[in-house]
Amino acid sequence: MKRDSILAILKNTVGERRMPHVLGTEEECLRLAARFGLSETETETLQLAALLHDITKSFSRDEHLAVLRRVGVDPAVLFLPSEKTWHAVTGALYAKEAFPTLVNDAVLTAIRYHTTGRASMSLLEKLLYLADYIEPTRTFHDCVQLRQFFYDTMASENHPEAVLTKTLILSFDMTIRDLVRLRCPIHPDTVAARNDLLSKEG
Ligand code: DGI
Ligand code: FE
Ligand code: FE
Repeated sequence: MKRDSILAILKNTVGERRMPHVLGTEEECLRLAARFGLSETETETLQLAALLHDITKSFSRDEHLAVLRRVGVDPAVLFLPSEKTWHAVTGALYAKEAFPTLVNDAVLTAIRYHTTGRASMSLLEKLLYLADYIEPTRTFHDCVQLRQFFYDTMASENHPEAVLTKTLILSFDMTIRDLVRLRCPIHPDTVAARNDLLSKEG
């Protein structure tokens, strides 16, 4: 399927208003793919995950639950205390349903973990997670900080993977700090992701 056909479908699902963020995430993923030396196939996988990552972002509580019911997945997979994390779970399931011949497991796990992260993230999962955070249309203070930290550190260090680890730890620090400040529950996968990266640092 061509990019244009995917975009046409997306406008009706994520909505026109979120398209700049989706396109910004795609652009950032392509930039990161080049910096991390991804193959053409890996780059296409990451690009597709970027386009589809927020496909259920505008869904209501009932629409999220309807996706789970349709595909026969137990709502217990959701982290109930935080509805904002649901779209990553239902997004992967919806993408598989809507684009069965297009998506593979790498696309689906990148979408599935783009909000919370998880322990032992693949490179593609990390790159989508980071791109979603620092893509050019993000103007929130933490996003600007993280973008600057990542590109400054990439310029001064020779180990992209190590820079990625440090950047992701910083992103989880900022997200967790923010959630604590707002007295929001923290998804266990977010804690697991940070613990895992800390254990691999240095
Ligand atoms: O969908 P986007 O807005 O592009 O970005 P996203 O998928 O990273 O979602 C960000 C939102 O999700 C943000 O409002 C904070 C929330 N969030 C992220 N991680 C957690 C979380 N909320 C809770 N409660 N726990 C988390 O671990
Ligand atoms: Fe999202
Ligand atoms: Fe997003």
